[in-house]
Amino acid sequence: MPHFPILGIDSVEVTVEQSQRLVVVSNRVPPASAVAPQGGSGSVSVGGLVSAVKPTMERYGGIWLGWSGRSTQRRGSNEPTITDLGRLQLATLDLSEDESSMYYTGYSNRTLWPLLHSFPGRVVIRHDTYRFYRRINRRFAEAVFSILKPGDQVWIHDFHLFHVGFELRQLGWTGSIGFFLHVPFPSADIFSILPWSKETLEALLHYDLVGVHTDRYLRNLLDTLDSELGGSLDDRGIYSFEGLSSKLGVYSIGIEPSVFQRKDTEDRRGLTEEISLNADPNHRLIIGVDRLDYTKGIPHRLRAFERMLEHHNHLRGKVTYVQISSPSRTRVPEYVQEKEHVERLVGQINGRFSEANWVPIRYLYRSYPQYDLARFYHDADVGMVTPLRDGMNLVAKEFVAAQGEENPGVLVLSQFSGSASSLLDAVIVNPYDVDGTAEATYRALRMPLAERRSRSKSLMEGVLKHDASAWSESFLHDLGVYSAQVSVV
Ligand code: GDG
Repeated sequence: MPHFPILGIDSVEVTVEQSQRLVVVSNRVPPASAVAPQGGSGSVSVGGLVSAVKPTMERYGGIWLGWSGRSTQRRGSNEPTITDLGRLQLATLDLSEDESSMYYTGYSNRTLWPLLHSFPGRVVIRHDTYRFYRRINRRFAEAVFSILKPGDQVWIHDFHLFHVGFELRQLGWTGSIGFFLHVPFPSADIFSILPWSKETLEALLHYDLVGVHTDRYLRNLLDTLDSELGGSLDDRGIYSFEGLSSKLGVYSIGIEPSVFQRKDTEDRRGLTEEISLNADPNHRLIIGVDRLDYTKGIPHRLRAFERMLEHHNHLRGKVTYVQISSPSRTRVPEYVQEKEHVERLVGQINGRFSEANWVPIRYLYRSYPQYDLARFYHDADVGMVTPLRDGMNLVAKEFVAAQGEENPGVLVLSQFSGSASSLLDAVIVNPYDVDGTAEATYRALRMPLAERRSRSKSLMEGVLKHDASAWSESFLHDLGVYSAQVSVV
């Protein structure tokens, strides 16, 4: 088992047992076939959390617990089913249809997701879904508790499981527990829409360490804690309220660049062949890759592409926009509507501009293996990553990693993604400003080679420095340090 590099600070001595295990808990775990030893980069694993946590688990080993994704007729057992994959064990729970529809579709996806992404108009408040959410958080905690051994480090992921740390403390777990939020933390005004805002914040303070992606989310969280609870922050970043203490910190998530890096000598026309453009080597390609989610701003992006074709006639027949939309949350009504909206728009724009030998938008509603995604990124002249709101957005970093040095493409990036706080050499856009995004995309298509190279080089440095390993190492390091500190506050 791994030994996390834990250093003492402020004269706090921290010793770690060699036998310490990492126990990660997230809503879902990937299928056993997609993780080590035989899985890896060829697999289709759609979703940022799994993309980012998978390399951590492959590296450190340990136990990864989550919902199997199965919905059964009857309530499942609290004993997780263990699949042994050598250094890594997957522990899964089944949920009944009621449980998955109330906890997952209901409270997680229709209340917390829009709230945390600052879409108050889409937030659905229902007391019954919240009760289920709390019950399922308790079930997750009981399942984790049943496999914990003294000295384990527990790392809970994301908004589906806000209360698992609190429940673990109720069950008597005194060891360290960290929590990482993969989505934005909104402003205090937005968060206070939640009738259970105070108990959710108090639940957070049962973790030793709470991590978010950016400084802005941390400021929002602190602001919200101040206005809702009124605790205090010390100069180590430890927030205290009525006997509870938590260290709050910024840990910007990254990717495994080597999975996406492509050599310049590799054929640059893979994507062209895939979509049978074959003809002109000067044909320009724009790519978008997203889970089909209303936060990703796909309709605004389609409108911006349309506007670019309106304003720059000469591009017609010379540029193709490839949108890969991976199916996501297909049982949630808002996602069904978004799919219909996107498909209608694609149809309208293609209907308006298509010619006998050119279709402006290639819309692919499906998932591709990661290897193919990397080829597509590499082949594209412009990567459009324009969410209306996004915790980080790993696609932006994957696009950068796949470019190579000779003839790199240009990243057009939304100012409302967490990635924009570090990928400063991208072409930054406001996705709500359709005209502005259209012009920025046009500029990206025409950007001179020297500028593309210098921007791409500096973006790549950031992606290499802040990769997935740096993220998990710094979080786990701090979890070791601060779990010792907060227990003596
Ligand atoms: C959440 C936060 C945060 C997409 N299509 C395919 C595919 N993907 C992969 C991408 C990427 C991942 O899914 C999507 O990650 P994002 O970060 O862009 O977005 P979310 O899923 O919303 O992730 C986000 C993230 O958690 C991590 O903290 O960055 O802000 O919302 O890795 O490559 N993968 C494959 N085929 C596809 O068709 N194999």
